Amino acid sequence: MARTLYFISGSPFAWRAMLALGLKGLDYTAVELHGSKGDTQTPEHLALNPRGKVPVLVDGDVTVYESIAVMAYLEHAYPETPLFGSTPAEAAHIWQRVMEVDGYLSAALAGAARPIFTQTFAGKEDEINENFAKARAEIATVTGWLGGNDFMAGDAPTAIEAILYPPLAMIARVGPAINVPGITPNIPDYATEFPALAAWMKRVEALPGFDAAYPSHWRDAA
Ligand SMILES: N[C@@H](CCC(=O)N[C@@H](CS)C(=O)NCC(=O)O)C(=O)O
Repeated sequence: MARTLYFISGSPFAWRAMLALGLKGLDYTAVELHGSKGDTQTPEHLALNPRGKVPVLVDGDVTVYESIAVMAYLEHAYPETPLFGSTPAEAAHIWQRVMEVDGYLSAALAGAARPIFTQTFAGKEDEINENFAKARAEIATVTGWLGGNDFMAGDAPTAIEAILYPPLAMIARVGPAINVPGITPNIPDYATEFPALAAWMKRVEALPGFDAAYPSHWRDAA
């Protein structure tokens, strides 16, 4: 059955869907779109996702957009390697963590980074600094989730790995280059400040499907 994932390189939403596909050991054709070239607004793409965004997964005759919906679909369609646990209690715990990452860490990073990337930061410096501080506090919180385990919910990777790695990698990559008067990103150096998190990132980087999901423009720049 043909399986296609439409993505934009570096989109944390597409990245999480690709990591989930990899963790489940599913083959897929990754089709790269370029927002700057209008690829997400073509009639063909809008027919797949009327919101004109990625990711979109086309799996046989099923089309699904919204990254968390993609992950939920994969879990139902391919339950053999569970990403949301095997018991109701595990599912509750993993979904809770997934929504915490989305609602707090990712939200704080988006609130900090979006005005910078879109050059609309003037007058919003305090709010941006607050969001960076919230993100730093969330990074400390998620590090605590490890509790001595290899992965965020125990000894095997779950959906939490797929949702958490992209924003952490992104901010570590772009954060130090932010040089805007009045804005202090104060991005932690994971290796020295959060060594357990840095070790977890290395474990995630060794997981199946990680390389295929890695943003192509970062790879090209390396
Ligand atoms: N809530 C959506 C957000 C998806 C989203 O915002 N994707 C962005 C890339 S990060 C996008 O496709 N933007 C359209 C464009 O850049 O042309 C999800 O979780 O899938």
